[in-house]
Amino acid sequence: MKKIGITCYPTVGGSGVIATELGILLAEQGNEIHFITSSLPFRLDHIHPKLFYHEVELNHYPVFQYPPYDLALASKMAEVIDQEELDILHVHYAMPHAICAILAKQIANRDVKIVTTLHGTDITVLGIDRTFKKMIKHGIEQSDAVTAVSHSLVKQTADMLGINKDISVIYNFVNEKEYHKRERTTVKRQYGIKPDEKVIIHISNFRKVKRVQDVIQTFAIVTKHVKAKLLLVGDGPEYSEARQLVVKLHLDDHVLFLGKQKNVSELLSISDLKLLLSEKESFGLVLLEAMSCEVPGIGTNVGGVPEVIKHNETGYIVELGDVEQAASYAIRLLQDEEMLEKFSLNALKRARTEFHSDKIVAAYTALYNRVL
Ligand code: GMT
Repeated sequence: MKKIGITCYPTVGGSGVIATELGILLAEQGNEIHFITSSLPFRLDHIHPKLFYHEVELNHYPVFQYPPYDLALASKMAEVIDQEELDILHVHYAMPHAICAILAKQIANRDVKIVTTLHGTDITVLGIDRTFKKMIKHGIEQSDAVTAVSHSLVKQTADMLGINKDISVIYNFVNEKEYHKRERTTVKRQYGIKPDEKVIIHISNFRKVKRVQDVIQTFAIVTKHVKAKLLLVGDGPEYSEARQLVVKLHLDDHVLFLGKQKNVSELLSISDLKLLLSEKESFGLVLLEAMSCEVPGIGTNVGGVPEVIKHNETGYIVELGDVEQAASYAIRLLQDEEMLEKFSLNALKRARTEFHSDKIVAAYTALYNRVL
């Protein structure tokens, strides 16, 4: 039994989900898990005697122009390391969380081990602001162990930072109890989708990198050949642009903007195909969530996406921006029931083998044992 502190951005998409689900599974295996975050992680919605939550409180002192979140976090980490006698501090993101963990370790009285998981966003930040390069590098080099969610991210990190640090690839996973296909004919009807219409789904935070416009353009071609509806799930900076494009392309009756949704597995259960046409994606957790609900995906040849989708088996890979190719694959799949069923089952099988939570949690546990 280990005592593990976990820090993530509790409200940020995939990385927050992975950190929380991992903590829950580790607690179920008998470890004591202490979340140290600015708010309750959004998936931490049930009680368990081995799960604890320590809130990083931010006081707004008039002398500080900006509230010192990073310092408040480091201070809280140091407090929890000592009080709870943590063995490991597992942080998600090198910046700022690994940096905070390093500082906390220096302040605390215990020799806690720091494990850092990279989700890709640090590297994206670097592409925009090089001033953080040395700090991110420091965070990675000073961690006792570093993991990344895809081989592509390991390579990208090494290329951009020029480091030799050994980074282990531990893929993402989903909670299989939550992500599985259910019979949801009523849900389909409630959304006004006819039984003979296919459902294409896109889920994201509508950031520019997600290229929601490409999803809509792809759908515009598909809908000329296949009776279908497009579900757009999520919200973010590109939301109104996306709405305008739908109106411009006269797709209003075929595209449903659902905003942020909690029970995504219910929506995946009525979906036939998932589109993720991002320009940056270190893994693409939403693709795995879809696969786990028997939904094949079409994704771009960027980052870790080709490590998740097996081309021509669990979906298709297209070049960035190639909406014609994406549409052609979608039409081929949606018009061939037999092939669609085969791809759906392949997707499920891959989700339950390569990315099974048992396998991933075992990999993290082995890594913890190695550093201790
Ligand atoms: O993609 C985002 O905007 C959110 C970000 C996050 O921190 O959750 O996602 C990153 O981590 C996910 C979990 O490992 C990955 O599935 C996403 O691919 C990755 N996003 C990018 O690399 C852009």
